[in-house]
Amino acid sequence: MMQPLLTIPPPLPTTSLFDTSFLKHEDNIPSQFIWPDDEKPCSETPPELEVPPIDLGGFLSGDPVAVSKATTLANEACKKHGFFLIVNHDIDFELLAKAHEAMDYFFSQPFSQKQKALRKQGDHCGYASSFLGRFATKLPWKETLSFRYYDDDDDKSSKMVQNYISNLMGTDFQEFGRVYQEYCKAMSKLSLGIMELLGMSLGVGRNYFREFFKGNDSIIRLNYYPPCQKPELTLGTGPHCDPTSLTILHQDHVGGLEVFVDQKWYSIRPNQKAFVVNIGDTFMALSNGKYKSCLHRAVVNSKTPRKSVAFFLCPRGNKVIRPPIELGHPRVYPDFTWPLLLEFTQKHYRADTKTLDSFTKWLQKRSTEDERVK
Ligand SMILES: O=C(O)CCC(=O)C(=O)O
Repeated sequence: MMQPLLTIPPPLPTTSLFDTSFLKHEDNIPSQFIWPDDEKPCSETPPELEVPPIDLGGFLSGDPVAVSKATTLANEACKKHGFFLIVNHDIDFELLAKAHEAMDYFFSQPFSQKQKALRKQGDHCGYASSFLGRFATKLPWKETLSFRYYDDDDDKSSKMVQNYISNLMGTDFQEFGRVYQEYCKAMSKLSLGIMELLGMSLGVGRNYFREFFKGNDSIIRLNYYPPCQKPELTLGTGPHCDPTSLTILHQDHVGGLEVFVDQKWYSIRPNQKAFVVNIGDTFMALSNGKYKSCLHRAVVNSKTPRKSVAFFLCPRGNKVIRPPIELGHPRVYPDFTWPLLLEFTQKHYRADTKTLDSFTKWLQKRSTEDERVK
């Protein structure tokens, strides 16, 4: 039987491999971007989630009142949903403005430029655009650029981001590379301050997690969400929990981040003076399940492009993920290393609320198989 042509959303035309900018004006979005009904955005903007603003400067000053207030707020938020705001963070607002400008610069380049950084299959760094995929389903309405940051004092890592960018993109991107080198360094420092806060709030002292994440091997991702003429049918970022340890997100003024708490979606109001921080699966395991890694997503809109920068804190690859003794009885998850969880979420599993449980089963199966081979 003939299908009624008009009801079928158009497939991505071949030209989209080269230029997808026309998509933001299209009334019918390609079918690959249409999400199933039970995953589509809410028809109205959901209510705002109460995320406490935590005064990090106050906490780090050691003032007993500020320390007690910050640790109580962090503890409550992390047990409930794992999301909080960090204010008084000491990150230069000029650096934040430059990071957003640099993002505008990159994402406004023609595809022929952006493809120089094209992500290779199986890799988690580089430029990725769902607008280039032609066969997958539930595609997110966004483009991203991701790269690695290694926290070390040696000369190589102090220029790592800069070199990565200019090797791929050429000399026009030197300033872009410099800005993000500085941004990553600032985020790594900020994340260690937040680790002091989390350590205190879990009762294991300031230094435990700070030391654990020194020399971190982290990931930064720039998210660019173009306008979409059918925002009610698609998602900018699909629902997921971060498998990493801690996410520090800076979003622009547009809004779109949503968090799933008590079976309902809530929005997080944009606040350019604050960072949105959330616990990832790896930290959930480090806290022996006490702190939550929560499902979240990003919606898009028909008028304004949206940008966010996410810094995903990850431990160095040889660090064993095991909670401190004070938190560790009975153990909820087995020992593992971050590269194994990364491999699991890249190759075997789309990260969701059950990632750690499925990962635990996968690890157990692997070790049984290893035993059999011996
Ligand atoms: O853009 C956002 O608000 C969320 C991004 C996000 O969840 C991610 O990059 O994993």
